[in-house]
Amino acid sequence: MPQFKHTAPHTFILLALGLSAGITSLHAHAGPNDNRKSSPAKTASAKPAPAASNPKAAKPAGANAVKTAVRKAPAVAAAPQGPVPTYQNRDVVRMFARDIASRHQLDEGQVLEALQQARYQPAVAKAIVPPSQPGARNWTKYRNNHVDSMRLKSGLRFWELHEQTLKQAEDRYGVPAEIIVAIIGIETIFGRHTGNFRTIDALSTLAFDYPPAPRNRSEFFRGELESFFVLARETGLNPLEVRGSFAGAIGMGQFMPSSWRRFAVDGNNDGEIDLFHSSADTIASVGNFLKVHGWVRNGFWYSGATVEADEGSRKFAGQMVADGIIPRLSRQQLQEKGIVAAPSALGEMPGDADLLSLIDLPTGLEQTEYRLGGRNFYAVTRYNRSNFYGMSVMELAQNLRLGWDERKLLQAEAAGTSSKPAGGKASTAIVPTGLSGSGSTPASTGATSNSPSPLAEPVQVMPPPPAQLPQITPMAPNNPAASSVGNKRRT
Ligand SMILES: [Ca+2]
Repeated sequence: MPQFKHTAPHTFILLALGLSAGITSLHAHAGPNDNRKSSPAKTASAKPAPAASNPKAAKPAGANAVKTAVRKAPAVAAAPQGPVPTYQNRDVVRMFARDIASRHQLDEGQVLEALQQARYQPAVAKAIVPPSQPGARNWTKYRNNHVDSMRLKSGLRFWELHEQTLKQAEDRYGVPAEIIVAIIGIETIFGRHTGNFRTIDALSTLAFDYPPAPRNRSEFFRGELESFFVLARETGLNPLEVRGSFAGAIGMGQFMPSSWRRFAVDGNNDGEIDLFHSSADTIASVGNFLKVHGWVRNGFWYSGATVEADEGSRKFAGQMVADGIIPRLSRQQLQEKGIVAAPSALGEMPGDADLLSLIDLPTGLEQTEYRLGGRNFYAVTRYNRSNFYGMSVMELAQNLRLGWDERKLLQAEAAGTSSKPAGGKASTAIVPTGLSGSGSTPASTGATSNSPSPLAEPVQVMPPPPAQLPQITPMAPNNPAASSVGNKRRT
């Protein structure tokens, strides 16, 4: 919004306060997200960013874990026990305002006044809590909702529109264009669904009135609320107008405020970072986020894996999954424990020095699929802490690469520069990328014979393994909600 973008940093609160009387009507209009090309049929919304997320509420197809959770949250959530909390005249709010004002040289009175206009959101409190009786995690269902032809088609269009920018990001950060496109597609369908919760409401609800849950994360959200105020000053955003996911994630890439401050970059060199309206800034910021979180240029993505049928192997696999997504063991070590890389992927597997993690993908009634991920898979899960999310990004990316290469081939044919016969139209149907079946066989792509296998070249170009890889330092994910909502655990 122009009024945000051009507001002088120090006057943002004044502007916010000046607008306060008109807040109700402002809500009815667009917030920082009004760059969306079409408004969602339903306004749903909610989800966090880079690492925290977005909402896809009414989107035709999938959203990430958080979004899914949001979608499921009833529009009218259960009334909270007792009186609805407010943010006026509460010691905890006053102390928070004083604290962050002194830490960041903000005007305490202005911060407090903005906070007093925050509204408790029952839907936010409800969405952040994991379901008491979680359904079975179902990869097939999740994948179908996220790796879809709508995102593929929109993604190819986005790629075409921003080809140069994506190329530059790939050169600078080492992250392939298709990965960046896939993330922005899964997060917000390229800016179409960035969330309709007023961010100050969402973050205040979670910072000061976190609902009863196995793990109280109010401290984390107080940190995000603090970052949000500082970000507003830095960017000129009006803190009372910004909207995003139920968990406080904002913009096309659904960055949490702290992630925006730490990892966002100016992709179009216009002197400001605008993750609401600038695709170039969003593309560069996603690339930078992944690079900082360990993405390895030309590195390994993932491979299929089988777990031996004996009890010891099964048990070890279960423990390894429970231990988390950090790559900890080499291929050799895994093999000794009965976890074997899919034979067809062996040629593309990392060397002995590379560390791998075991990814479980329960498919409901069928046998669980297993895959092996490396540092790049781990980097994607720092954006949104979920195995399902990470694998969806990689499979959508594989489809995007196939579609892109096919499109370029057809364009070359049309231009008469190809020796192949002209004709045909690029398909945007999703092909079964990844590894089909119960865990070991690389999928047939279903693509034409001259299309690369999704597990071949562009996707898994293996660099010579470094002699020694450093241990991976755990890094907090951007998206705090994926781990606790919807596909809870490490979906
Ligand atoms: Ca910019």
